[in-house]
Amino acid sequence: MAGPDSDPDAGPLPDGGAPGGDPVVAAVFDAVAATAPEIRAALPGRRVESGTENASGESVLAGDLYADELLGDAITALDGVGLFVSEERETAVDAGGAVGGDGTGETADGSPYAVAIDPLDGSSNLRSNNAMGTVVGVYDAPLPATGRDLVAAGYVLYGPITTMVVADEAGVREEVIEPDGDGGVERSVVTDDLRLPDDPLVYGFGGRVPDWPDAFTAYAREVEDELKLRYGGAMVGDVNQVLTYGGVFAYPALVDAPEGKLRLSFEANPIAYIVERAGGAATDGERDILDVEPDGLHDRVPLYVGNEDLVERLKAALD
Ligand code: AHM
Ligand code: MG
Repeated sequence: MAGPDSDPDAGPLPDGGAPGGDPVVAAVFDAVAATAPEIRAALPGRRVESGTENASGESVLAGDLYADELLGDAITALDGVGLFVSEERETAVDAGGAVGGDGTGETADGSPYAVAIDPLDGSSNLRSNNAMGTVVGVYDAPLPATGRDLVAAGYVLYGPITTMVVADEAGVREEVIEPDGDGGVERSVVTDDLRLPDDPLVYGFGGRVPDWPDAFTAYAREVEDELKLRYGGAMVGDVNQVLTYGGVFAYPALVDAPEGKLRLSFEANPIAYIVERAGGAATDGERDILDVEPDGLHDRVPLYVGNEDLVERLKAALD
């Protein structure tokens, strides 16, 4: 990934802004960008547990709830969004349009988009003050759906600077997002052609080694001789390192949890879509992530994502 001032043609975004120009997709990422400084500013006071659990049985922090509410309000207000789903909400929210009234996301005519978010991915990093982010998938089908129904995906990364990566059929763009001092945001394009570097440098694998299946441990042993470990505990940050330096990120199947930890609709599918558009690959160990058929909104899936040759070697190792 290029540095913020390395592309001489880069500059402020025109109005709207998704590379492929779909107005609903542009509006979704405008809304996500607009809320990013507000979410960031709210984090210092929201590092504590909220006292509730989400649909995956995980403890929810006050920051998770704040981001979920802010993004939910902004995205459900958009024309062309028929359905809103969040990792922090048990059921889908009917956002208007032609979505059926039973809250399951059954579209009446198939026209509106469904938007899935992980409001604060890696939020356990709030306590230790490390990177985290927001993941967004825009589907043109009722959810749950496969990743083949994504029309765009992106994430905001709350690192030392706030960046947003957006992918659609036209390519992958990275922007820096800053408050404009007037209640809005200033967005500067870093690159509109983000590609995985050919020579991979880094790897990051989640979970505990004793919980990994032997075949994955054997693969990890190979990879650690070739690449540098970069694991921060937030998928968004760890995948951003892979997009920047080349390499492989995994949250693998575990011996006692063959479905791994990450959620297909909110995490794995959007990340797989972005990395594939950037020239990489993503698998659950057997299939392309984008081909995995979900049973429910909160299904989990093992995720192995990065440079194609590293992902192919992983698939062979797990075979
Ligand atoms: P979250 O969305 O509830 O924060 O959980 C997902 C996160 C990922 O960002 C990260 O890859 C993983 O959980 C880290 O898990 P672990 O702490 O087990 O390494
Ligand atoms: Mg997450």
